[in-house]
Amino acid sequence: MNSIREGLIIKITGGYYYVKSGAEIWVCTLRGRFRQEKEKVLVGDRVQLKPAQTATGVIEKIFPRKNILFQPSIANINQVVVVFSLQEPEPNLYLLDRFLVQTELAKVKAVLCLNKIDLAMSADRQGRQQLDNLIQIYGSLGYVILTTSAKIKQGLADLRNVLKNNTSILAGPSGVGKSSLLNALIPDLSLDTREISRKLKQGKHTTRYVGLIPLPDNGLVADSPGFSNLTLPDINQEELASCFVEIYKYQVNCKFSNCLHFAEPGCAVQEAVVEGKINPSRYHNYLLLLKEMNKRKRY
Ligand SMILES: Nc1nc2c(ncn2[C@@H]2O[C@H](COP(=O)(O)OP(=O)(O)O)[C@@H](O)[C@H]2O)c(=O)[nH]1
Ligand SMILES: [Mg+2]
Ligand SMILES: [Zn+2]
Repeated sequence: MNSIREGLIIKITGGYYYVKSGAEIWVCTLRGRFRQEKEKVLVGDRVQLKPAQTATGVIEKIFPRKNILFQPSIANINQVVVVFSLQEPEPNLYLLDRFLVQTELAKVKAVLCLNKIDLAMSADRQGRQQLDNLIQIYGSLGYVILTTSAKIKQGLADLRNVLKNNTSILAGPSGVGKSSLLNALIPDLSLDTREISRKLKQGKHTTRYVGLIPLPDNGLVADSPGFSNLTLPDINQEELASCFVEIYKYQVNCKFSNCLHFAEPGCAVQEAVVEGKINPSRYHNYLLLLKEMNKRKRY
């Protein structure tokens, strides 16, 4: 009866850890020693628990992680669906590239989901060009791109297929439609979206924490609070290039092995930008990150 069980943390709130073990959910606390240790227990962690009373237990052990994402913080996922909207708000490519640095570092697959396609379709030519532009840039880098509308229910089957049999998280700025997409995919879910909470006069939208939700056709998905900025990753300037897949590809031909692709002579990356093989927006965002890292170094 009181035998040790294994499970997956699907939610952490108010000091309680919700562990899914088979079809059961166990509400757990942490064994004291975890509280002293610096390492935090995360949603997505696989754990061992010791049952206490009915459906409650104590987490005894955390199994080694496959990967960790820091913002939003979650462990052991197969993929991140990075959601941006085409309008309202317009995509911030610097934020997108900055986020992709994190997924590349964590070696987690990133799928790009461009939502509110209904707005882009009804927009002027510029709006539609923006969509083509994004598909061109990020598609050619090898990222899978989905175009969706939670509002007019378009592209949802593709999203469902991507999520199927995987453990995923939807991440992106707030207001892009992450919660709306999950509500559209999962019957009876009713996550708060901005519109609803405004009606209830609760102020801002209310996805406050990350929690894994079971999908109708197998797999788990987490909604997450939106981010408006991201912490600079804890890497040095040399490592940054490997987080931009195209820069990584071209840098083998740079004259200097420690080339940062900034203003060095014989730089194959700068050459590729001039020749139109590397997108200027991506390169620009790389330089912005490089500069920010340089500033950090001095303090
Ligand atoms: N036009 C349009 N509006 C959408 C779409 N998806 C979400 N919205 C709206 O965008 C706002 C923010 O949505 P929400 O799901 O809360 O975004 P989140 O912060 O990313 O979770 C709400 O008012 C939604 O109704 C869409 O595909 N098209
Ligand atoms: Mg939300
Ligand atoms: Zn270079």
